[in-house]
Amino acid sequence: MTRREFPKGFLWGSATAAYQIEGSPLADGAGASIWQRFSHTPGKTVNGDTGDIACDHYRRYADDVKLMRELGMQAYRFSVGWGRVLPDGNGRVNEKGLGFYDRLVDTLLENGIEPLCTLYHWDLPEALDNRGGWLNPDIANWFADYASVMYRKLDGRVKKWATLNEPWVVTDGGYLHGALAPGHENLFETPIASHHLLRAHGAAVKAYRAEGKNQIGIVVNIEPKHPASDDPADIAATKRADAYMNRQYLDPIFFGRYPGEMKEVFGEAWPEWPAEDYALIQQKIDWLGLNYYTRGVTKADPKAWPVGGRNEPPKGAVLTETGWELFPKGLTDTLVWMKERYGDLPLYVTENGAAMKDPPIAGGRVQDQHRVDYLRTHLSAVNDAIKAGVDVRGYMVWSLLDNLEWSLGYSKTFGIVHVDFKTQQRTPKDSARFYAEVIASNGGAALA
Ligand code: GBH
Repeated sequence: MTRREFPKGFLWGSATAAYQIEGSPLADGAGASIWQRFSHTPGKTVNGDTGDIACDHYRRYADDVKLMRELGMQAYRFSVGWGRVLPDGNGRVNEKGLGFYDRLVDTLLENGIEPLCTLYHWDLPEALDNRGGWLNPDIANWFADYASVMYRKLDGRVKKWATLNEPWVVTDGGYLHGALAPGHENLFETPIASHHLLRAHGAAVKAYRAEGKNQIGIVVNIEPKHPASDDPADIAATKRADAYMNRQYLDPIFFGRYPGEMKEVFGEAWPEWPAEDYALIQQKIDWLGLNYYTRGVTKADPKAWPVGGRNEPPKGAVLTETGWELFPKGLTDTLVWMKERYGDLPLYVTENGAAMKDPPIAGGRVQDQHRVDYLRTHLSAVNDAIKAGVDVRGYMVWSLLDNLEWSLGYSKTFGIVHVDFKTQQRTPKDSARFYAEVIASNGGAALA
């Protein structure tokens, strides 16, 4: 092995999410999602941007798959729009919507690209939100029913399934701070939504054991939390921030209980749950997905909801366009921590990438050297974790395409491929060419 070579069979790919790229959100009988409603509510997204057109991937998916092949991609992590398949969220199946994912998966396989399917990347059917959404305990069954429709259609062709993408963001953004759909700001609702997300995850894993033959897991966002100083107040706030973001979902899944700090974080808003819920949540999973972007440096601040601490990058930290500190070592540390805390199961980096200010296209190129550097340092960090004995099986860069960055609209670009949103022209950036070299050499040549 050269210095940075990756294990044989390491899976290289890219990731996207349905509402961020597909466009045509109501086409072919699809039911509206909470993101359709939220993005069309004045003031909710930068410039009033919506996913109405996005990358027009719903119609251009075949060209996008061809592009992936040209870049040498071996895998593609996509998500399913729940309301395309079940317009009411539950009950009636919309064959046309299901047909889109059926064709997408076939096209990927024809091009030698392994599909990784995420069942929930934030676009809850509006019809279900109207019935309480993640606050309604019935959602565990709704989600398992929807998941079963997908398993029956795609399992075997799809060998790696993820139930949820980043439950922490769903609740912190959607129910506590309101920056994401459905836009609530309610301390009491937040742990309820979290708990039903976990129950829904468990119910979908349970259904998979009855219907599926391959592997199922969950995708979480983790940020190592470091105290801003030695002040005991900062250290205590850091512990709460770590429990809230990093352990709130994985502890129940692996240990059948929430971290002790949760009561402190939510105070009287923290509910008690029946014991049988934990049995459902604690289904064995086959793999774990990590979305890694940055670390958190926590400064105690009693006014900062809900952990009593805010993120304060140290002086001199280099920030990306979203204000997130560059901290590649945190990726190694997180992978090592996941193995140490939750056991030696296959790990995938299911997202990693950066919003950067890209120079304009010149001579058919986008010279995003800063993103090349980001990828090089973060891939080396993954490699360090592998050398330390962590079973990391693959890496999916976020994102294949510039796309709708949720409430930030099209103002922040994470793509390794530039998208001209007027013409829908795709232009691979220098980072895409760099990544293609990494893949071609299985890490070795391009990273050594
Ligand atoms: C992912 O979430 C999403 O899965 C994806 O859809 C999205 O497009 C992508 O990231 C880019 O945003 O402000 O310094 O305290 C990202 C999860 C959680 C990462 C919050 C940054 C805050 C860092 N994010 N975290 S800071």
